[in-house]
Amino acid sequence: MTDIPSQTEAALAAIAASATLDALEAQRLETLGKKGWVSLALKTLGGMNPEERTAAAPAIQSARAAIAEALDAKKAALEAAALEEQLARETIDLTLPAQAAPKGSVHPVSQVMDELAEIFADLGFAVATGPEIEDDWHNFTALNMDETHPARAMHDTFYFPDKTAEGKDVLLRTHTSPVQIRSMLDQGAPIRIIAPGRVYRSDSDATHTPMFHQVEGLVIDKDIHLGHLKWTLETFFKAFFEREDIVLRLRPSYFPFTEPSVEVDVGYSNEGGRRVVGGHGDAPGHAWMEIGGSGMVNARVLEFAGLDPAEWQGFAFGLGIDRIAMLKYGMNDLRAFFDGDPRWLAHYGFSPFDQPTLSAGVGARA
Ligand code: FA5
Repeated sequence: MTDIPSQTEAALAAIAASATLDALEAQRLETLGKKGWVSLALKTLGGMNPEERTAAAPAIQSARAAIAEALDAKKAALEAAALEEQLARETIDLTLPAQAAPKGSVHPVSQVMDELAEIFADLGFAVATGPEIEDDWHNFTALNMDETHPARAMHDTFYFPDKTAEGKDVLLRTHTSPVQIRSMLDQGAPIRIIAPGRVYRSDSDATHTPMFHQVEGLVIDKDIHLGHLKWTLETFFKAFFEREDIVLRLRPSYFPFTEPSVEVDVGYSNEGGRRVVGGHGDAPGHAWMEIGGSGMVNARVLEFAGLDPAEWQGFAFGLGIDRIAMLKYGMNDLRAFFDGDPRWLAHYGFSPFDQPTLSAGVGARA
């Protein structure tokens, strides 16, 4: 007759030693499976007489219970260990940069806006914003361009069909200069702000697009003069282009909202078909390129914005962000900026982890 206790002991040891779920399943089949010895032993009970059955049954029943319990416990332990092992193996470090996944990139215009904000913050300028849907008063009238002013026609304005409740025309702002008016009305003087943002004009060729970006600068204080303007722009461009040999030329010009007005040109040379900023524009192999307008804020504009021109004065400038981005990063067609072609973005875009800082450099490449 089979020695049930020693067989049970051997089975329990084999179950405890099972290292895998497969090995454990083999143990189950050998014991409790249809042809397992416990099942076969149970079957023998049917052929016994009542006395024999009463004597043999408890040992077989308790062997079955012990083995079933050991199998269940071991199964649970092996499954828990497998889960632990899987969790450890599949750990993902969410702080690592994505490599296999498709990469997004920061548009050069956004990158340049961050660079501008970083440099001007260091010079004590705050960032101001205004609405892209403007009214005619902020965009033109308060900037000393009344309804009949010819400069209005030069801006190729997009107008909305409806007027404001006060009867003013509604338009897409044609420049960032209305933010000058809003800042003066909101905060009074003194002021030191830049206002980067989108502007719109009905204009399109390789260097003009219907939507483009400008950055406005405005400084209002006492005793401000053109020398402050020139120093500010020179200091900015040296930091922006990360070179000392930046030469600016201030050319007499006209804007209704500044008096005197100057157009800002920067000297550059052509190297291998690419414009490289630096040097005097009149030097051999060099030329000048216009990058923006500026001047001393017109006394009429200060009055429109509620400031006393006898007490306050200041300078303002407006630069084309897309133009300076093209100069710095070497693109030659402005229209490609706004096509949304992923190949262009992959080539000219920046890593989102590459935030411009003055200490690490405002122009680090992706
Ligand atoms: C202005 O818009 C004035 N508001 C600038 C200003 C501000 C002058 C404060 C004085 C004081 P202008 O129209 O020249 O000026 O435009 C300024 C710059 O925007 C240009 O030098 C150019 O770099 C850029 N720009 C103008 N039109 C376009 C266009 N369609 N596409 C891309 N850039 C443009």
